[in-house]
Amino acid sequence: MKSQEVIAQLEQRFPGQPEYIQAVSQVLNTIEEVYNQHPEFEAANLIERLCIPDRIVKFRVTWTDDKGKVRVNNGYRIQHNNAIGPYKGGLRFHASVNESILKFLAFEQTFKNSLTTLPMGGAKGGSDFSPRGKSNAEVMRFCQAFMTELWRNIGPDTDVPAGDIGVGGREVGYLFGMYKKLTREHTGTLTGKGLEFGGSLVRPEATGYGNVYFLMEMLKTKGQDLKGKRVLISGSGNVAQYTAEKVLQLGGTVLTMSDSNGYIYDPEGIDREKLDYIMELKNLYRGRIREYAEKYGCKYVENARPWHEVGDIALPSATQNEIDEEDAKALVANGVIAVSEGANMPSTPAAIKVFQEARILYAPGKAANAGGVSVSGLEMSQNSERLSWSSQEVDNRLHSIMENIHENCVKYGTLPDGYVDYVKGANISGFMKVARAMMAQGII
Ligand code: NDP
Ligand code: 2IT
Repeated sequence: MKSQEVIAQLEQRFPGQPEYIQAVSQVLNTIEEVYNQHPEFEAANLIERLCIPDRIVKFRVTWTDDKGKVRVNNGYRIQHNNAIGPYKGGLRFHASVNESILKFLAFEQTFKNSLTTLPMGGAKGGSDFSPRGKSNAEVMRFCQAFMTELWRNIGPDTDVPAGDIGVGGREVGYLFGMYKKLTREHTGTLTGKGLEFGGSLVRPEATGYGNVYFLMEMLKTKGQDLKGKRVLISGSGNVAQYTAEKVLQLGGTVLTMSDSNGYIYDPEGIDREKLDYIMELKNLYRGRIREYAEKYGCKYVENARPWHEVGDIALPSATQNEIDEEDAKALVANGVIAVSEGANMPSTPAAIKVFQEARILYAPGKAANAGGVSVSGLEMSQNSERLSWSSQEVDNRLHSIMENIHENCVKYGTLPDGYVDYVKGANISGFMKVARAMMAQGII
């Protein structure tokens, strides 16, 4: 396999899908050498079978807004690969959603889920519907309409969706309600459910906490921890909020958070009380981060990202390609020692190159943010045995999963000079398990 040739073919075959090509390129470039040590992989054309999703379901979602206007959105489910377990991955509701973005996410999810050690395949779905500015009733009607199409394609042993951008506890609840009504079954077909109806403790916290656990493992390799470290966080949604919470618990200072309109910089640090305000602002009132700056009298920068501020650690937790080459150079010039990705593919390839050439600690999302889907996997286990575990039990398991992923990254990603290439480590480790499972199951 020559990765450049495969990428060129995929580009030709799937034009206008830059995010998908970006995600595939990152993986192929790092696994090429290992792949080519296994001629049986090439004989089975494993690479094409692994890059192209098993199935893409696309449907029209028709719903009625509060003014009585009938609205139409696109709905999707991309079932990428189920070699190691049922398809598993979130749903994203955001105006930018298209096939390229969901294909990149489903592809990444396959390797991420492989890394968790739990039996989950990879998938992703969603819609170009944006919950922002919509009433509760509109969101509910949209979720119900979306599920009237999706339900035939999912199930507890087939495909188990969850949240992602724009899909949190509220949306999962509405989606689950409609799924249950259509199937007349109460099963664990979605994760991220409310605690009263099968959800797992620590699932809301899991992605953010998991990213900080991973970061701690990386810092440990340098004899460091979070105490007194200045941390730049982007986003102010689910992942960003619980990332900030765990950073505070471990003695770090959170200087920034953001949303799609801009970022706040609080030189005093966003403490517990201020974080509670952000959680209420975002989760209850669904307001803008600008309001934080108005309330606490700190700096707000419109239409900008926080990467040009001075900090020790950067934890991107908003969206893809939110750190470009210039941002990465600014972070490195300002002395950042670690970047750990809560978001999926937040750094562009050029930005990653800057981090790695500077030899700073850099963890790609598929390793660092795997805590979310890991606890989703634990939610599936709890649903199957019809029991729920204590938060201590779930948190302990999450912690050891993140340690295990870190260990595997070090095992497969340590370069001759001792630098750990976490991208290479995560990709090889994730790939090998999926590859072995596919080989064992024959040409299908
Ligand atoms: P939320 O919808 O809860 O929050 C998303 C945050 O990112 C919001 O602050 C949002 O701002 C901001 N944002 C979204 N899109 C953009 C954009 N195009 N430009 C700038 N800011 C943007 O989502 P999550 O916190 O769940 O997800 C954040 C990231 O983490 C995503 O990359 C997701 O794929 C990834 N992730 C999520 C997991 C989970 O369990 N939820 C698990 C693993 C990864 P605004 O409010 O203005 O839209
Ligand atoms: O990107 C991700 O890993 C998620 N959005 C979580 C997926 C899940 O199934 O919990």
